[in-house]
Amino acid sequence: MKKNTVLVFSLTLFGVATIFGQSEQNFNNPIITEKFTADPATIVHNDSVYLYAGHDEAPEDLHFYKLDEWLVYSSADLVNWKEHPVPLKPSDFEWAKGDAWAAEVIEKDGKFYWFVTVEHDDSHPGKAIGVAVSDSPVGPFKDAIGEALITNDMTTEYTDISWDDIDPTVFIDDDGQAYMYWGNTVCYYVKLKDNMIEMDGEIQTVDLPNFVEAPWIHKKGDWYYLTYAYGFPEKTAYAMSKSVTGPWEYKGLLNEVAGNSNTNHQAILEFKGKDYFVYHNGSIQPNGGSFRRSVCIDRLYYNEDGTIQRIQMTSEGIQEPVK
Ligand code: FUB
Repeated sequence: MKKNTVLVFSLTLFGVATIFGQSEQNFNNPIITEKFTADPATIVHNDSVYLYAGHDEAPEDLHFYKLDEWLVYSSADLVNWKEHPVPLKPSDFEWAKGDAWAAEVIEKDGKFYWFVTVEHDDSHPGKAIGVAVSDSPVGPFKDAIGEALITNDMTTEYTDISWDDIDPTVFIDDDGQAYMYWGNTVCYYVKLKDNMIEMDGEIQTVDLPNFVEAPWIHKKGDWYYLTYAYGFPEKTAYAMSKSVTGPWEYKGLLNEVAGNSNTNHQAILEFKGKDYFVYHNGSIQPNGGSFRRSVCIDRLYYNEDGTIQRIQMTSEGIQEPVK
């Protein structure tokens, strides 16, 4: 081939590859597509992220939640995810009737504590919070107490709804003291004893504008953040404080209603020096929606004053494996 023929040929190949590259763009959200997954919670352990989620299994003609198990996935780069065997079900709690609602795992002293929402049996009607424990982030997990940590009757002075004791989030402060926040319509918190399975003191409440559910506590620098589901359909809002017990200053909305889902349940993740917002939407078609949700991940950015920029939900998600 003559020199200029080679040049034309190479440019043509480059052009085709560029166009091909554009049309082959990866849409990495939702990150899990083989199953419907909801209510994400994440931890980082040994350079990997572990994602815990409820398994949304509602058939198309059921317009409510059907979650009979929780799932666990791991990833070393936020792009490639591995599913592990089912680690926990409501039936692993003898006192529970079902409903694998929102849950969160936290590591302490080499053990992994999984705080879960379930429906209690008829001895304490309503939603309840239990704790499971394991030596490994992927289980097997077993009931750590043998009874619920929180039952509906413990909070009836604040509201008489039976589903207010849901969505636990647990945070261990720099001095080693653990706190659990939870709630629906009322945001509760309590100190936990060092063993992580007993309350240490009275249940307290926090007043937050339009609090619905899904509290998540995290810390970045000197600031504590309480993010939560706001209004209905749910957006995500947040408050900031210099202490894990407040006072909390409301800072506004963090995320819009997530596509095709009337709930919006977030986890906030720091991994290899970057920050991420993990949430669910109902975007998988033809049958995704409020009761068949899917976990997504997008970037989260802080401003210099500690406030958080509004999340941009994307279909692209995380494009490059995080090294
Ligand atoms: O998945 C069941 C419930 O929906 C969760 O507990 C709430 O946070 C909402 O996402």
